[in-house]
Amino acid sequence: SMLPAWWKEAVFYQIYPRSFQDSNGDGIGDLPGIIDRLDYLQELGITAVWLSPIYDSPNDDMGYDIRNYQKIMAEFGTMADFDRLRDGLHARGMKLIMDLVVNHTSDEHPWFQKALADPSGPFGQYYFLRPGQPDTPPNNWTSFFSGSAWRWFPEQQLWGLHLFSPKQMDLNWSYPPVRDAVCHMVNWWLDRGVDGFRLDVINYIAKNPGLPAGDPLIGQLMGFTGVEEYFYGRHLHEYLRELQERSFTPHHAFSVGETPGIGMQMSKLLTGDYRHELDMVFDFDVLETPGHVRWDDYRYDLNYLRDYLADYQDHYGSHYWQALFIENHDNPRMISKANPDPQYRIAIAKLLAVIELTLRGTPFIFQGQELGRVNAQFHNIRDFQDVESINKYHELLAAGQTEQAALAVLLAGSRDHARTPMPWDTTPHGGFTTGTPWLAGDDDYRQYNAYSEMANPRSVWSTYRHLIKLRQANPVLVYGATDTVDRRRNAWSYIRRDDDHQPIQVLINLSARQKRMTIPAGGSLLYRNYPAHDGRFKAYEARVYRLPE
Ligand code: ISL
Ligand code: CA
Repeated sequence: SMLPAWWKEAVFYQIYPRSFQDSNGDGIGDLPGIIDRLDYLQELGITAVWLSPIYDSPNDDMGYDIRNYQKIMAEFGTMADFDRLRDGLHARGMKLIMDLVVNHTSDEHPWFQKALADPSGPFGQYYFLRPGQPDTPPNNWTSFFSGSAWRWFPEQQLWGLHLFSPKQMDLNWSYPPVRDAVCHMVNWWLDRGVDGFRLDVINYIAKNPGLPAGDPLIGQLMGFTGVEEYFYGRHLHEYLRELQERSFTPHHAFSVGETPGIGMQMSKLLTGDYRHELDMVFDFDVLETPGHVRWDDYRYDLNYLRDYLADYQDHYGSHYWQALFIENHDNPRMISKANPDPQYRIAIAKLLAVIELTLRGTPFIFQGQELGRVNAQFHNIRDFQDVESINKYHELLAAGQTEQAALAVLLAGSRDHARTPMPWDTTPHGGFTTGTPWLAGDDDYRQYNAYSEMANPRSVWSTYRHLIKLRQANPVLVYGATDTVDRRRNAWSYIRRDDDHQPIQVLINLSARQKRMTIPAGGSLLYRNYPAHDGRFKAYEARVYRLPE
């Protein structure tokens, strides 16, 4: 609803801890490193932090394969470090949300170990373990990380379901003790003072009873078979309400769901303020121009970004609240997708900042986005660390592609583009580590890094800071209505308005070609991404004006 809430006014910042700041030279970012950078976040204007997983994990999927939910990953630090981080954030008035990965656990989690050791015992039903023959998996579902979604355990003569890597075993949410265990764990973290969660692939938790075969036609279209049997499963709403009632509501905790494939209508069903399920969801339709998948080497059309966002501004309605994002740790950098020509890099970076920080909804900024990061220069399969990329590469080779062609696919879509070390300054490895980074970056940090950009009033960083402050000083940018006033090809202009404040108008040229735009009469300029000039809008030019009452 239009009722105020801290999470509606927040500006979130996603930290991928492994790549944020290393404090001890082992090449891996850690919690003390994050603590050292809290002033940086505060300076930028951030009011809430989402931490990608920091739990004990064998790191088959970089922490999204959890071995112990109540222990900190040794490379990242200790529970005492965590408490200091929480206190450091709260002392600065910032909220902390954690990543909640409960669609699956690591195969090294004690629950799974116990399930394997005694399949008919108390943990046997925690997962999807099925008897069978080693050459015939229980159904045709495929994994998001290549191959069948079923792993054969020869010793037990059992199949186990994994939608992601074979070391990420899916939990069986239809078994009540699983839901008890999850609520218990969530309450433990909430009692420890965290303010909420980002819920990993939370729309996948409810597999349709009986695990029906996927439609091969849908599988062909999507590239994955079986998705329609669990991406919006029969009992999904029930499970979310239970989590809300037993954990989130009693703790006044915030929740944002990661919900691939959901779209606007199902987003409403998951987040309506009258439904008591989630507060917000990430709708991934924003990430690719229709007809494309992440691995395609193509130009993302910013006219699509406009259409997608304008649709939400117009039709999401007052009982729902949008999570605004354009990047995260699972996707290449948006600037590179929109136009990789370096002459437009800064203008596009600032244009994206204008869009994300002046629309209705809650912005989530991914680390490095505020510096205008672009895709990394990888040269060799050995430069990649991500299990998804490495599997994809081998899948392509097995299908007969050349090494060069397979590498090109990775360069277009690899998640590692988002996971290179955060560039802090001009020292080696951008000051991320004094050692060797776990994932090599390139030389980009020499020009684009936090230290240099903070000192430059015309940098991308300074744009983010300015626009964040502008949003925080102008409630109309948070709660106001959005009226689209220009939607010609390559143009976008909208006015944010409410009853109590002067309206604010945004004008954007979505293309590299000059564009004639109509400047509002009597408007006072609040921001522009080019130095002052008369005439048509330059490539990717964006401006913000305050309008007379
Ligand atoms: O569904 C997909 C493809 O259509 C995937 O992109 C999927 O949405 C995505 O990989 C889910 O991401 C989350 O869960 C994964 C983890 O690897 C990601 O890092 C995480 O963000 C498994 O936990
Ligand atoms: Ca470290």
